[in-house]
Amino acid sequence: MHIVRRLLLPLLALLGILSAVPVQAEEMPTFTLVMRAGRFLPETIEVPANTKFRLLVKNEGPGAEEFESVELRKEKVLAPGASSFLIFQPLKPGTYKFFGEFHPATAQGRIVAK
Ligand SMILES: [Cu+2]
Repeated sequence: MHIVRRLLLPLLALLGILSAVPVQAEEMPTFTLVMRAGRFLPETIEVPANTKFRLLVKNEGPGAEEFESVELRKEKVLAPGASSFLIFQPLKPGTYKFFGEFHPATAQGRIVAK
């Protein structure tokens, strides 16, 4: 359902990496999200509001999984055993849902910005 965005995302991701300054990356708060057996661990991630942050995503499998947030306009497909990261621009206080597109019935989570 996101073929067009899937084609654009690698380019956008590349631009994001190239424009990231290492010093900023070091200072950026980082949170880890594990995908395992069709679920997210943890299902709720609390982040500081109004602060750019990084989300490390690890797929422990089995099978592929896709982190997706419609509200946050983020998605990342990961093969089993793969890990990657997403950079989030500062969020206003609130709750932002995400889901695993390959297991939408069970893989549900939220980022809570406070
Ligand atoms: Cu998708």
